Amino acid sequence: MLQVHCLVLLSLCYGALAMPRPQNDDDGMSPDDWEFAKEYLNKFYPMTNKGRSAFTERLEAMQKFFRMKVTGKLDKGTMDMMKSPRCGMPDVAEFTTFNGRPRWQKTSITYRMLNYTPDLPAPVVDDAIRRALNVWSQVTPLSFTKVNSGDADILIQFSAQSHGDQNPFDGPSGVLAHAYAPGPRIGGDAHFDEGERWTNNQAGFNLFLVAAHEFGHSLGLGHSDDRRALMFPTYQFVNTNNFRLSQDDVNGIQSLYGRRRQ
Ligand code: TQI
Ligand code: ZN
Repeated sequence: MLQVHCLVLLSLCYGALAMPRPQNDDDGMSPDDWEFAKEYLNKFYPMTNKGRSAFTERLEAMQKFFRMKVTGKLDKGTMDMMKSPRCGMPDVAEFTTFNGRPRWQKTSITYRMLNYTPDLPAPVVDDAIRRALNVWSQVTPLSFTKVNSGDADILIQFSAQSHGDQNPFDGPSGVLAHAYAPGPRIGGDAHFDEGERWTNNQAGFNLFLVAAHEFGHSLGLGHSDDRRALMFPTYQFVNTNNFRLSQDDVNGIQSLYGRRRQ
């Protein structure tokens, strides 16, 4: 009988130890603190890309948002920030624009292909570029017209390494492309690194996706910290067939140009 009790006791202890409990030892947070932190993050950091993201990830997002040291730990500083009075709206990640909010002061924008990548047939490149611009014209009053000679607002080129601006390319991977904010001369121009393998699918880098991102810059958007946004600064292949901008991208571009008249 004694032996049975011991076993029960042991397994109880074991059960308690094996519980996936949060690290209560961080700066001596109480169970109430943990409960408070969980509710705080649920309320203000919904971050639903693939469902609810883990506690630590959202804690890190919160620390980043408040420009605190990103530790992923519920330390005293983080807890104090959570307990300070605040507005009830979630801390949503957002688009950015460039300093001075440069934008095109007209709705009819021209573009011109200065050259083509040998990676894809020219008509495929033309189509990817047209669809990438269309992403933005669908939600704004902007329209894009291709010209084949002379000047254009958005000059498009493929180049390797040094190509006449202050930003040489770097061969495979690394920087893929860059684009300049709206303005005269080089303003709005988009350059693609010929060191990359440009594709029309999920291999290499998808020209349509990268171009759509670059044209966001050409039109005046900086990067977004919304992971769902096209303007989020990491490349992620997504299905390009029925591509849709995130609400954040739409908010960003419409903050500059307004909505499309239906
Ligand atoms: N090229 C950078 C980019 O376009 C150049 C850049 C960095 C930049 N910071 C900027 C341009 C701020 C304008 C404003 O983001 S990149 C991606 C993404 C790049 C990255 O080669 O790093 C894409 C180009 F988002 F996937 F990471 C295209 Cl889609
Ligand atoms: Zn970018």
